[in-house]
Amino acid sequence: MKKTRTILVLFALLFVITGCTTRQPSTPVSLADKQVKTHKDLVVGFAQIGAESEWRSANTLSIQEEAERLGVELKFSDGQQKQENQILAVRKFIAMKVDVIGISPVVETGWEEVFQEAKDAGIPVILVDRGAEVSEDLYVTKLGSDFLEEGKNAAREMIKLTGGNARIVELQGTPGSAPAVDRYEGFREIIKDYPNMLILASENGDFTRARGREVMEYFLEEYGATINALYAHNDDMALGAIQAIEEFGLNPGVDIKIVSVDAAKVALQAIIDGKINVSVECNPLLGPQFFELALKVVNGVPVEKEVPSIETIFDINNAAEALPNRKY
Ligand code: GYE
Repeated sequence: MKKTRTILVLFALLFVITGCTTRQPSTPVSLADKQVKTHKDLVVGFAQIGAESEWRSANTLSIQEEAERLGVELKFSDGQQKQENQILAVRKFIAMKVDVIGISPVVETGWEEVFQEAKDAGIPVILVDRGAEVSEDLYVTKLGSDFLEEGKNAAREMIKLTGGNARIVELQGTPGSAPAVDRYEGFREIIKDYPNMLILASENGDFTRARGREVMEYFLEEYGATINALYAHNDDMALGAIQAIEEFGLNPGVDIKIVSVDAAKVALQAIIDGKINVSVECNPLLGPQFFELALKVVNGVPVEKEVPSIETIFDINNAAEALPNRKY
């Protein structure tokens, strides 16, 4: 009984299968379909800047973890904050014939030649995080934040914090880098309409904690307690500066209002502790979007020339709520 039922079911199944194939022949696999790649087929070279900040470490981890998760073969290079190292890395990737090159250019200029080499070799370049001043045909897309908007938001927040009366010192990021250039300009675009928002001094802190501290010490020696506001282009420099401010005998967040950029975990904690007032978010977790774009590009699927990341602003009202789930 059981046996006949099994045989019947098998026959029915066979009928369905053959029926399907005879009545509705499946579309023949075209040559183009055969060439559709999956993440597992991809070899991707990534020329990272270095490990100068919390942001950068989170960005690197996001790319490495996502590659691992998707089964992408990732060739990763740490440029130690030097353009020449990144250029060498790109050349190495070209020689390896990778499918896609991702790069976060440490500075904006000086990339034409090496990007042209990648183009000549037929390897698409995706700019991740930072932009480069090259003609648009030398890269396929740029994924990352709107740094100009971050600078504007930082200024708006500083105006709110100081009631439009500020004697500001500014810690700039790496000279010639897209975020330093745009955060500098965006900030000024907003405060230009506020005559009592004065910038006393603005110096390079190279996006690092150590430099941030050093330069803040110098600012304090120069201007002392007349400083009532600090704008730092990233959290790490703000955290370095906080040490200098405390050593000088002033209260960060109170005597000197502090606005920084990134909103890394450490900065959210500093907000909760009352030492940083505001951190404008800049999202480093670009791995998933990067590999999605890389796959599209390899398969000839059109992509936008600019892909923005979605961001917010943190202060004492939302830092504590965000901290437990913060990924960086
Ligand atoms: O803000 C800073 C990092 O390019 C957006 O680089 C990035 C910046 C980030 O070192 O912390």
